[in-house]
Amino acid sequence: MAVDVLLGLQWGDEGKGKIVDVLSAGYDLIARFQGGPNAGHTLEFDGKKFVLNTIPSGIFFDNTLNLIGNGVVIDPITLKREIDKLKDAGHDLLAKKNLMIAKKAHLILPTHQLLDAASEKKMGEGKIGSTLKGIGPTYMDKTGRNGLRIGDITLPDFKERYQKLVDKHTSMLQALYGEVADFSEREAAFFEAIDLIKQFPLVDSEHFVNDYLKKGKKILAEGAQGTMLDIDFGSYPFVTSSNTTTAGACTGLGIAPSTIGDVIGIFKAYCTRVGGGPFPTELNDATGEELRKIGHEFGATTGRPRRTGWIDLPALKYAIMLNGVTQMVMTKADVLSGFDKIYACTHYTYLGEQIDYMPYDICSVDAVPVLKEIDGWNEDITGITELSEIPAKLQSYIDYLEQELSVPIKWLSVGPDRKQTLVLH
Ligand code: 2SA
Ligand code: GDP
Ligand code: MG
Repeated sequence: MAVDVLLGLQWGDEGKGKIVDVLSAGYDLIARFQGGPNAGHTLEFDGKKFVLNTIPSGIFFDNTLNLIGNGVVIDPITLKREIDKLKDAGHDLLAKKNLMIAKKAHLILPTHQLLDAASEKKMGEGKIGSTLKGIGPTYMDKTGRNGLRIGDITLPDFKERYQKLVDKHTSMLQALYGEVADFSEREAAFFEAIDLIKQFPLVDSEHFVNDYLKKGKKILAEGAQGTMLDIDFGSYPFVTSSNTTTAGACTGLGIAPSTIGDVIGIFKAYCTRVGGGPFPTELNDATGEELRKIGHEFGATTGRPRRTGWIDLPALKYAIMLNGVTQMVMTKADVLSGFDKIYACTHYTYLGEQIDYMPYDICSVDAVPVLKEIDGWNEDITGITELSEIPAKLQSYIDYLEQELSVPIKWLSVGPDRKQTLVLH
């Protein structure tokens, strides 16, 4: 048996939550492997909508277990809020026993969020545009070997360990930024949330996952953000602080590369990005505004307007290469209905030459997109259920992308609901 991986091929928000939910019934375990409450994974079914930040998107299936893996950073306050909201909606995770948390997952402290906010403020115009959830500072403490982990919360001296790290943060804040905002309310909420988290199974997840695999169980690793936000391969420094690529599933769950099966890459029929950093195909015009409006392109966590643009094939090819993508999902094709012409970036003009890859210095030297014009389709596709109903011009777009990207588009998503999904192959 193998672990399949599902991840975003662009700058996040490709629709991972929706597609994990669609596929969950076919898996015994859904395991989130990186990121934290910066993520917002949206699921819609039976007229209901849920946004998950930390909890894996398989949580609505009774026969599917969910694991928050060691590569994830956890804000107890957000996690408690998610758990409480689900309970209010009739999904009591403690009763259902379908959520486990890796002992080795790191904790986001209230002071990590202060550090994130202070750092962004200090950077001014050149800021990363982070979600202000404390992600960067928490991963810094992890790699700096100062972090606190979920497994620590059951130790008798957890409070002292917490205080030691908080003292370090407050002295850093004072020295670097000259102030420490009041976090007493968040601190109280943090410890209240810790009490709830203690009631969930805190597991040695690398053993659990590998044993499960040996038993022949089907596992899907769920990514967050997107490949172009990967700490190593994204448009550094305008990236998140984890490996969002397939490699991140190995370190974020404790599985060997040889256990990876299918790698399912998701992309939107166009492109979005939220936060700072280069975005070659960005449309700063009425068309971009239309895409944002029709596609409801606003951050699922922060509500920030997402930047919009045409599909970027050099970036997608790069993402496919880095991840070893074997199957793809195209989402939000419905958003393009009614556009007379749509465009695909095939190359960039960079320092006077045409190139078909993401240049190293994309943050400082412009890569101007070379666009191919493609006929759009007019039909409303949000209700289609049969392959024969796919408009001819949309089918040509799909065929063109498959040919360019050399990977089959197995699923087509035509709306936010679970049911608005077609299997193409
Ligand atoms: P951070 O908070 O340190 O990870 O921010 C660093 C960069 O990573 C981007 N980032 C994201 N991009 C798209 N979607 C994300 N999740 C939310 C969503 C975003 C939101 O689902 O819409 O609500 O604003 C996400 N998380 C991090 C971030 O914008 C920075 O560019
Ligand atoms: P994720 O972070 O990759 O899970 O994606 P988000 O949930 O942040 O953003 C995707 C948004 O698009 C959500 O509001 C989804 O409900 C919505 N969505 C997903 N697939 C489709 C689709 O095919 N069409 C439309 N119109 N919306 C979609
Ligand atoms: Mg999202």
